[in-house]
Amino acid sequence: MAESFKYGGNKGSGGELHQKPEADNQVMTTAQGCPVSDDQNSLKAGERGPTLIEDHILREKLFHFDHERIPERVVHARGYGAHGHFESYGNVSEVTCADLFQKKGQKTPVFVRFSTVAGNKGSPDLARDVRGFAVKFYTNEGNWDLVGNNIPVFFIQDAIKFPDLIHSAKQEPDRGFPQAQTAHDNFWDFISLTPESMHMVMWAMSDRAIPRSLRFMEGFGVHTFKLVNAKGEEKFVKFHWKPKLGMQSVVWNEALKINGADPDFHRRDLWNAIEAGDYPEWELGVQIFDREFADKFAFDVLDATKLIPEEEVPVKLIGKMVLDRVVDNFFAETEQVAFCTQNIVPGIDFTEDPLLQGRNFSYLDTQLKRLGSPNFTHLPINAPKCPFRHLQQDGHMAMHNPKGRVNYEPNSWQQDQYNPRACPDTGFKSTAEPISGSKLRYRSETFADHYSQAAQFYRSQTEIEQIHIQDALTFELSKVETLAIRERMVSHLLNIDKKLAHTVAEKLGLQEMPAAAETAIKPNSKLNVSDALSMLKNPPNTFKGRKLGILATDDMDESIFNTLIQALEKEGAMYEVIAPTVNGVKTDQGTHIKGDQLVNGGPSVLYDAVAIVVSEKGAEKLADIPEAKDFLMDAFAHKKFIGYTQSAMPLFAETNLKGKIDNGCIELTSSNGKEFTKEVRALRFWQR
Ligand code: HDD
Repeated sequence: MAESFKYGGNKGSGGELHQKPEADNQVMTTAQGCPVSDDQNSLKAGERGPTLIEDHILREKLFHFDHERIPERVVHARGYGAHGHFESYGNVSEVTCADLFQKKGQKTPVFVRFSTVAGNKGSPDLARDVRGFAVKFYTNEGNWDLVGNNIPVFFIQDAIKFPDLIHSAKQEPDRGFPQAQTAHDNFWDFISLTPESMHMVMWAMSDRAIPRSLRFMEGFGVHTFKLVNAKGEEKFVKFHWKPKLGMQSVVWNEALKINGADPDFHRRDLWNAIEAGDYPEWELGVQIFDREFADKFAFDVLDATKLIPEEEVPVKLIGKMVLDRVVDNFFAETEQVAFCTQNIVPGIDFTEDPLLQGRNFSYLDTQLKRLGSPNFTHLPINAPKCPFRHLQQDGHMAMHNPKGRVNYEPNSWQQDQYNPRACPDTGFKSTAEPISGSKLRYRSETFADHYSQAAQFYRSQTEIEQIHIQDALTFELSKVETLAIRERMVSHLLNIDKKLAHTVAEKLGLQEMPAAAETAIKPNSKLNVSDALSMLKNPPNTFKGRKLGILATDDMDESIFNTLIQALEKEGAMYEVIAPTVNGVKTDQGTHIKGDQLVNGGPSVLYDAVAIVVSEKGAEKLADIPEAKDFLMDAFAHKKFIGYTQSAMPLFAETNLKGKIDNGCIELTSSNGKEFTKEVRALRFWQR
């Protein structure tokens, strides 16, 4: 332990608390490398005198601090990143020559950034919003960025509408609120005047927009892309990410409470899971189809507001992604990472999707604004991990500067070591898509059906999921102050599902039912139900990666606690102990059990299921604590499984739940930990 010391004999406070460096390599320096003698007191004329401008240490420190922020992303500002790798199954090399897919077991490093769309950088994680799912693959032939979302379709069909969509979703320009919410007039005004958004609206109002964890979401490349093989043959492709641990969402009331209890819920969850060695995994899937299928498919595959049901073109799994490393520095990696849809590699190509075409301009442009230099590719997080050679030079912060004379081509300097040349054999080649037609601003007639797939999505949901969509629409529209906008939205819902429209109208208390919105073409109400679109029809069959909240008190039954913990560990699940003091509790056997949360710091909304393992005296005490009652009542209201010991009855009695104990409440014994863990795999007791 180094002794405390006073800087330069100063008597000022602060200095005393600081410790001398223990080794030379701990000595603080300025950014120029000059050793610093006192980092606590600025240079003054006299003990109480004014500060001198000569103080280069003060000025450099403040200068740098003043410039710490870079512009936050206009959209997807709130995000969280992690490193990992992609491992190829080696089963698509016939269809694509993309290097990363060639060999079974081949590993490619990746960096992933998940995000919300509308909120600013400091907004809460559980906003009802689309989640960004952006993956940078550092392949041997350059970086491939698959910049997707957790929803397979988008709000608009043409990039020219993107600024309007985003303006409408973010805070209103006069009042500067609401933050991270679409529940306001401007958003629904735009949406209700943009019928092409209806399919995406159904997804955004579904539970997909309030995921339980970033680890439990699907991801989608959204657009149709192309895969190209070594012979130059092309196929169309849609990309999917399937979470190994299954999909899971919270309910809206939980989302609201989580945002208060832990605004960093999603990022903390990802960080903790990776740090605990519980590495999240996704499989990459592809829907591959040819031009013949595209021509006969009911919708235009270039229209990003449409998907291809998995029942029509099955998803083939072609590799798996594992996230196994948290960032060393949030700013350097998560903030400075620059995803660009135009980062593509040989073997993959774009299509003419007008949304994708616009994105291919926008992302590069935005990086210049955010990162301030065309050399943002020199930053370690953005630089390719394969060799790269080009003749671009100079600019702000140029860090890779080749040696030699060559900075143009053609040139005669064959002898120069650094002399990159384009290679017609191995270089990236755009597919030779035949193009003809007049130059015009036009929306293809093939993009005109805005309701059929919205209806198909709604019909494919379970009843519980449909109710959640109804409630979400009602909530959002209840925050819209202009009646005409609410009515206009209901007029669109009439084209999607009459019962849905009437339910929302009724819940909003609309006095008169509007007429259905005019449609460009008659919607097809007969599209087959697609079970793959429902989360609840595809539940996880494990409690692995989930978290049990154990409300505990002194003198709880140690054998019950131990049986429970052992079963959870076997399942690969996590748990936290919530106790009257954060130090923890003492069991009936006198063993000390460490606490993770205080009763008022660990509400049940933070957990996937709960257990009340208490002594009778402890339960009586908890019955007087409002947060302890909320813990139980919320868990019950959110249809969570509740494990309990008989001794917990005083708490049940105080919350009026004693008479309501159902099959979702499971009495814990010293031998049924395994059965309880099996039961909670269903995640919610929806029958309640
Ligand atoms: Fe975008 C960021 C996903 C349409 C313009 N977008 C951004 C991010 C994701 C997406 C995940 C965050 C990347 C990160 O973590 O850094 N965007 C999508 C998807 C879209 C989409 C799935 C439709 C299929 N985006 C879209 C359009 C435009 C943009 C049509 C503009 C014409 N998006 C941007 C942007 C951002 C961005 C302004 C903000 C920060 C950034 O790019 O790096 O350029």
